[in-house]
Amino acid sequence: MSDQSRYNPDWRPANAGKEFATKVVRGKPFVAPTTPIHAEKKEFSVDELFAGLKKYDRSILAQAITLIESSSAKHSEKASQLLNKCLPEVNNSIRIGISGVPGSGKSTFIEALGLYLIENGHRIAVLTIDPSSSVTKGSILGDKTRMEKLSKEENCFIRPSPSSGTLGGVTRKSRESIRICEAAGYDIILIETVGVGQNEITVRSMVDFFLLIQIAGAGDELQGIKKGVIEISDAIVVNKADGDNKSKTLLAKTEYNNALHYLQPATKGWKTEAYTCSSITGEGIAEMWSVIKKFESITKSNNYFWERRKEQSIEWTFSMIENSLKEAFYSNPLIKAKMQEVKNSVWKGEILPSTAAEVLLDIYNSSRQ
Ligand SMILES: Nc1nc2c(ncn2[C@@H]2O[C@H](COP(=O)(O)OP(=O)(O)OP(=O)(O)O)[C@@H](O)[C@H]2O)c(=O)[nH]1
Ligand SMILES: [Mg+2]
Repeated sequence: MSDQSRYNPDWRPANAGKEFATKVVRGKPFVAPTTPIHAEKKEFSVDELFAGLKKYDRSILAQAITLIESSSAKHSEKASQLLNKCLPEVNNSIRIGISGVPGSGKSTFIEALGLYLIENGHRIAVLTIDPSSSVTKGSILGDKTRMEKLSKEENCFIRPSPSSGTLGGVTRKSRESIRICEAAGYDIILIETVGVGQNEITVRSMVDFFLLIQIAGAGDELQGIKKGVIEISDAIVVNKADGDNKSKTLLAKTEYNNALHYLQPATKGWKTEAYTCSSITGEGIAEMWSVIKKFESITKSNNYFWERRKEQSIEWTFSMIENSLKEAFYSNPLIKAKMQEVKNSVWKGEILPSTAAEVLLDIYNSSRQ
């Protein structure tokens, strides 16, 4: 390595960014890194990560979540040690799920609410869950810019969903990520999810309060929305109540309230209602926060808040078991070797799906004896 590369932190090989620089050093081909060696990320120990979390170090928090999300066996032991250190850490957190169709204004709402909360002394963590990104082609991609002001705040941590390649992993590890953020001192966890498919149900099972963001149409709000989603919501907010749209949102709010009248509330002892707000002007944002605070105080006093968290812990336990069994099955070398053949046979109609499943399960079970 030349002296230049050793002492100048910005040094890069002449062809950096293209290919590796190859030359011969002491008779051996030398492959220069395209980034300086010292810039490589240090791999922190569990204790160092934990200490970093306690010091509100956001880059350590990001690394801790990456570790948790990793599906490599090498990382899983370390990840569970870190999680075990974090779990007993209690804070007075509230976990809020925010759902709604693409473009309803979830990210803009989170930015408005987040800034309001930070002003009021809170620390906010925003996680996005987008298991449908392969379908919607990553609608959440623009989040960094849509939450531009929020992302600059020191008391805010934003974690967008990883790429669609790790879909299963996102939801699978979101509960863990929530706990890590809480251990790092974030007292309000906002989870954005696109209202597609199973997402809402999954997010509902991780949060204390579930908020559905809607937009006003031409008076036919209730046709386009699944009843099931309303049934799991603790509040509906009709967003974009500004400008010419304001009267439409007020109408939509009334329609939702009428419909809610006939539905079971999502949370014992709490009445789900509809509200309006504008995430752009900020009108109604403080009111939404007071609704959430009221919810917290009612459900804590009737104990349902804690009961739900306990139920969620049980659900978490079983989802971990299911994931771990699935992983063990699909990563089994004998299963991997046989999988394509069995799939082909089912495809051609040579064997029944039930027989195919039996064949694979037999292989798996005997491989473990
Ligand atoms: N007028 C008005 N526009 C809004 C409001 N909230 C959001 N928007 C706009 O609506 C568009 C979509 O907002 P986003 O916050 O990205 O919506 P989203 O629900 O997060 O979208 P996805 O992440 O793609 O599902 C943007 O152009 C926003 O500027 C609002 O209260 N009023
Ligand atoms: Mg968004």
